[in-house]
Amino acid sequence: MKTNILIFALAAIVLSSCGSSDKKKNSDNDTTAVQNVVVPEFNSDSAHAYVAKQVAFGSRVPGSSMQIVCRDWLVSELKRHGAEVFVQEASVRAYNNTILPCYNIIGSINPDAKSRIMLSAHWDSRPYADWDSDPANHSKPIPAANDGASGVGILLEIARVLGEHTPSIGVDIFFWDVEDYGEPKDNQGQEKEDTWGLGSQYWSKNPHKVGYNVRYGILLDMTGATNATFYQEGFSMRFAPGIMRKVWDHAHALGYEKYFLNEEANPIMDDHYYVNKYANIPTIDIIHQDKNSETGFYPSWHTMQDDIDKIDKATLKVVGQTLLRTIFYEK
Ligand code: AHN
Ligand code: ZN
Repeated sequence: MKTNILIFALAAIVLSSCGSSDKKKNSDNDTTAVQNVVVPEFNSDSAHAYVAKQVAFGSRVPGSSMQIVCRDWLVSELKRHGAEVFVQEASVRAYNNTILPCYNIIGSINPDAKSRIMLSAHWDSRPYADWDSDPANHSKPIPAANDGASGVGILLEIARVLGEHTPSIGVDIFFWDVEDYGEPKDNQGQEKEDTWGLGSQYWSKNPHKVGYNVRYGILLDMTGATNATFYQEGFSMRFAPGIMRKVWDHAHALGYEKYFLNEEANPIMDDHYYVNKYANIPTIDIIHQDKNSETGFYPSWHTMQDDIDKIDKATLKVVGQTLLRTIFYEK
């Protein structure tokens, strides 16, 4: 008898320590029935290494040799984790009429699944540190650790995890190019529209596959700084409030309410705006906004200080685990 109780107790301990197991309502059947959902672990050391690798290449500026080196590495990493990869090549026109080579990279996980979602981040680096305190830096490219590499690093880690644990839904990972070539702040008297998100604008008007569709999208932008504050960004609330609520609820269930705030903030002209507007895919932006800073973003935004030392594994974990929970609760 005593041994039976001991075995039962041991089994309970072993079962409860296996991954993050949780219950979800099985809404297609009896709403009282529950289904066990096991969400795999997001490894923030791995995600951090992915961010560091990109930064170590140097700035990934469109038209530079690092654009080619980093493109090929992103493609090979996605393939290594079992994704089906497509590279969309285009030429886009910058605010100053420069024609830039653009490579949007798409990795499909579980490509035959009918129910799909899109996860995305921009992978290019801004060519100008136009918010740097030293004017001599305004024409230099930024390291783009947080503004670029952080979102990509999280999504590469997601691709690695999904290569080991196939989700029931399909997941398409999009790396947008030429997001951050927008008009510099010193470019007085210009005020051009739509100078940001050139890669996502191109894809949203020219999808890589005819009839391409997914249920919804989640964009990551500046998702690696210490104590990041993700407000409910204005365009996300306008175009996809239900997705916003769903993702925020998953974050809160994990105890991340200090990062995912229940407070609205300014709309930002980011890649999700064009995906919503032209591709009609309801898409939210998980973006670090700061209501007390001059730029509206974190202090090293568009400066030479946006470097790997600003990347915090705790923030990568918060965002990555929230995404994994969102994916594994879908069917
Ligand atoms: C504007 O500031 C208009 N858009 C910001 C988009 C952006 C730049 N995301 C990252 N860098
Ligand atoms: Zn930027």
